[in-house]
Amino acid sequence: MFHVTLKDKKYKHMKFNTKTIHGGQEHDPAYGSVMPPIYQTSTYAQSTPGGHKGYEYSRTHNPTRNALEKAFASIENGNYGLAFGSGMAAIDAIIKLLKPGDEVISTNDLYGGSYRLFTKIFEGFGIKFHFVGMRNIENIETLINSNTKLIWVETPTNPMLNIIDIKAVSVLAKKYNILFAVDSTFATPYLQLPLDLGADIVMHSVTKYIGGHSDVVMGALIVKDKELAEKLYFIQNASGAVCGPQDSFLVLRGIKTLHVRMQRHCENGRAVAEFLASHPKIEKVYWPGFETHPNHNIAKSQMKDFGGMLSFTTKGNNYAEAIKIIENLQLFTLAESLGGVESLSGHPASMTHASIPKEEREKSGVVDSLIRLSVGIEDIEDLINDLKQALN
Ligand code: P1T
Repeated sequence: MFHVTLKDKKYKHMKFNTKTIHGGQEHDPAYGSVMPPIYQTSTYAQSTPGGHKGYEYSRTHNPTRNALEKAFASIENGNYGLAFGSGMAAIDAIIKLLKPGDEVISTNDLYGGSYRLFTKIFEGFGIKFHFVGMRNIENIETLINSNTKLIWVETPTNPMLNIIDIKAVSVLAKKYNILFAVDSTFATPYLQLPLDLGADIVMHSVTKYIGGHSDVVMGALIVKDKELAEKLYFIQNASGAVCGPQDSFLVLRGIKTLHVRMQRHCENGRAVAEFLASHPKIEKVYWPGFETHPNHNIAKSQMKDFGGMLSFTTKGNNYAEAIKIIENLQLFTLAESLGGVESLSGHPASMTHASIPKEEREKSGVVDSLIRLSVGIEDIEDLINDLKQALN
């Protein structure tokens, strides 16, 4: 089987900012084009059955997608990268490693779509999911039994910005020989490298920071282990939820500025978090950079900075007031998604997390007055002024 692996060891020793631009990326062998061409083709000519140049059919391999998959592997310090048609398709491929009777222990505070996939699709195929707060690692260990085959961690979590100790979970997963996957969408490889901390699989909604420009829906998986990579490539090809060459090109372009965008997202995120925390109308700001955040020290040790995502509630926990604030915002566009250069606001209870029953989501803090912000890379003065006018 053809593997999208990082053969060239020189990429392994590059620093992160260099990797985003060069990692895993080679000039096109045909004409030396610096950016990989968009190979807009479904199939490839063969001189005789099996007589091809490594490419047979674009569900299986496409040179533009493969260039992107190498870039994914490089920036996550992995050996193998896989690109999918969405973040959900990437998660779907992981769960297809399991079989009926297997059990999964998942973060209880997670993207509503992941919860929906687990409970509405895969529970129907006989896979059992346990949702648990993972701030305390013992909560995971008590649920482990001989059927436990996967630990699913999202960190930072969407939308409560909880932080889970990746290294501690990996020690547990290794002790019981359980596969360990991390949804690192909010962090990106700029902020944290789960494979280096002991995870087996890193997953991204590439739609978010990695793509970075709100123009592509895509998912990614990155692994170090060859056998695991082969199983996932088999699922990728057999199930067929791949992304197209145009989107692969756009994301290759996006990755080249990931480090500079993330630096500004983090700076602006901090300024917005501090502004909101000091505003008299605000009840609570959820952002891992505050020393009062329950897992601030873990965030500090496993992340380079604290990211551009935060959530908050206003005093009195008033739903109508939260909606009014969201409607008043001018620069923060009310929209699903996050991680693009432009600032977005969201109302998790009615939007991204509506598929989680109210009782369940409120247990993890997703109350009706919660507002989520994806802080973009605009001038910070304009963002703060927009929040000021919306709150007043
Ligand atoms: O939207 P898609 O590319 O399929 O990715 C799904 C997904 C997976 N994991 C996390 C942590 C996510 O945040 C998402 C998508 N989230 C949103 C659309 C949102 O607004 O939160």
